[in-house]
Amino acid sequence: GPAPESNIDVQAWLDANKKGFGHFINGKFTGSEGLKTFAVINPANAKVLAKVANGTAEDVDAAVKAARAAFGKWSKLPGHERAKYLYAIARHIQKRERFFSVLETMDNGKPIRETRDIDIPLVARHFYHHAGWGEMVETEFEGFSPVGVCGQVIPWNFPLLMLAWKIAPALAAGNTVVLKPAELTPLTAIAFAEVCHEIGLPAGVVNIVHGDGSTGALICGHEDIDKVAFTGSTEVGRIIREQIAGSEKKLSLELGGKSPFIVFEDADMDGAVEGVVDAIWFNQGEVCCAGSRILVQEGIAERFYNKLRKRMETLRVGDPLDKTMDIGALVSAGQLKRVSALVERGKVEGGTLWQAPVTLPAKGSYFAPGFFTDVEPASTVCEVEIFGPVATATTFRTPDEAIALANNTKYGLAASIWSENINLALDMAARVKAGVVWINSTNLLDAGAGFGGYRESGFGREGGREGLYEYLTADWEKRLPLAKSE
Ligand code: TXE
Repeated sequence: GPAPESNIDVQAWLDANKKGFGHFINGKFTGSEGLKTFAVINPANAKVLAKVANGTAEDVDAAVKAARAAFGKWSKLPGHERAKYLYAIARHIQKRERFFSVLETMDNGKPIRETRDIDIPLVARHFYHHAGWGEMVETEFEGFSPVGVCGQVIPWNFPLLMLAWKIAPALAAGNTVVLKPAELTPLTAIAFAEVCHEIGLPAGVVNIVHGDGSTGALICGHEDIDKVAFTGSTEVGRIIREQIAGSEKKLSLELGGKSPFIVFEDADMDGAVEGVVDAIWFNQGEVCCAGSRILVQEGIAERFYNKLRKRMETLRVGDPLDKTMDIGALVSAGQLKRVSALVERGKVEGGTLWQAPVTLPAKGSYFAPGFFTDVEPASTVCEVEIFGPVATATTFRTPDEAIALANNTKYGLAASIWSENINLALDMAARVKAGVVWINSTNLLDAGAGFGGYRESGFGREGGREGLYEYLTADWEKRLPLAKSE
């Protein structure tokens, strides 16, 4: 096949920063000399890519102070002036699209086809879209003002895209931010800080502090943070909610999922099979809205599974820099262990695992894509988010039964419904408890559409008009007698 995507530029950048990366605070890169650092590993080959400073209470405090100092001027700029910076960020990311794609692939393990065609273009799109909101924020959100300094903590599955989801609306609405990337995937956030620097974004508007969960906790708990936005595990979402309960901080949480993928007898079978590929094997299944519970109407189940198994024979798993690969490496050895343990549990509990007949590279965190049949709805693999390339498949007879199964979860992030009968599909869409419902499609994300969950999938929306409200406060709320700013 064609040669893997060249990583020459990225390697040169990493080599130039061998000493280690620091934080981006008040418009300056802090360096990492003499500081406690952590290693960033390429999960495709287990090689160390870089070392990065682990943020301390002092770092977090300096970042929050810088964000607070920048807030006054930034929030008072006319929205169209702030928009100019967002447009500039979008253009710069597009200019360096290849660099960002290769870097993201090396850091996360996801295939270059995805970073090149999905992640990085969506990042640019997100900044363009929110530049538009910046232009209109005063007229479209009359009576609202920015929240203030936002603390944002993000996961490793879509590192730069999650950063864009957090930073773009915050800035458009006039806030300043302190963001912590996931410790497994901090590198594209560093390159993003370079973009902020290059385009002359005023110092302190965006601050990036690296580190593990303890640094995240310092950000969320900092007394001068006005709003916390988190995407990650339900466990940590719960910890953060408890940590800041009783404070005046605004909060939005985007957490786990176990989204149903419902296939009716009359569905376009080939379309639905391709849908499964997108739903659970896109991004190695490390997707919060992954269609991880396949529900198939009984009459077509065997035919559907056969078609799916046939399609699995053509999946390519391997070096994520190779443009022909469909599936790369899981994000870390730890995640591979977690996924493997859950899958073993599924077998012990009586499930039959069907896996693609692939030869995995000897090194790196690879897992062959698969799906379980013969699983009870109450079994571990049907209830717990696997966050890897493995779905469960169960059958149903009637639409009512499908709804009962679909909603039999503590989550409520997304759902996908496949039928040629639009009345049935729309009826199902209204009855399934999920923040996003796709009909005859799946995993479609757009900057203009609000995304978020119910129940243990969290609350608050990201994207579009709904997403802007998370970064705005109604002025009437501020006029309450207890407001501290009066
Ligand atoms: O997530 P964590 P992990 C799920 C998925 C995955 C599991 C574990 O099932 O297998 O979670 O992944 C920061 N205060 N999702 O352990 O720990 C942490 O540094 C503040 C679903 O990697 O939630 C990182 O930046 N921050 C998910 C971020 O939280 C804290 C995406 C997410 O890491 C913190 C990721 C604390 N006390 C995992 N502790 C999705 N919804 O997309 C950790 N962090």
